[in-house]
Amino acid sequence: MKLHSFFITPNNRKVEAFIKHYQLPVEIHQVSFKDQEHKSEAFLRMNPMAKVPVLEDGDFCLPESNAILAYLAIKFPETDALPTDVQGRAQADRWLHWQSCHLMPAMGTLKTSDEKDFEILTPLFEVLNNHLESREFMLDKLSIVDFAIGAYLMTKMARGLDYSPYPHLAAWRERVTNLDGFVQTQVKIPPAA
Ligand SMILES: N[C@@H](CCC(=O)N[C@@H](CS)C(=O)NCC(=O)O)C(=O)O
Repeated sequence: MKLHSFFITPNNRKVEAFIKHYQLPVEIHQVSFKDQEHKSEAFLRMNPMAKVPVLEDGDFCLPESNAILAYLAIKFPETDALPTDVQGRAQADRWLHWQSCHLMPAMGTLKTSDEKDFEILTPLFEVLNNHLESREFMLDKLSIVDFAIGAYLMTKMARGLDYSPYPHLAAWRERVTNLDGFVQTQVKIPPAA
């Protein structure tokens, strides 16, 4: 199994962190944007959107980071990272969609970590903070949802934000940042591409 990735972005880092955290037998290949590898014919056959990450499992190719997380959790049930009961699974889906539809676009509009920019995130951080008041992780226990949302709150921009008004969110963010998978995927050097 092979992951085509670009480690610096949250959609890629969330999957890399999951693979490393559970030591899954998945080779990680860093795609070269500089060489336009993501626009090559071979890559477009895997993902006509020309975006990473993409997971290759034999003849099966899967784009979309959250779909990949769910696939890996199902393929490696020993991770115990995706509920199997209907309602638990629905809650996981709910938060994965929330990350794609609400958190990602809001983070994308941030230009600075200043107060005005932060207004866009305030309602979202309130939702997370309230949800985490009585929980250690986003679902009943560590799951792919923590990887999906956590990666977004570890970007360079997100690191500059003030989490002090959101103590439960801040505590969860700290817990997730310290997970082995995220520690191992900390961005220390600029990407080659
Ligand atoms: N919804 C997709 C987004 C994938 C995406 O936007 N990938 C970016 C990097 S984070 C990319 O490959 N960009 C290259 C390009 O647009 O040329 C996911 O969650 O995987």
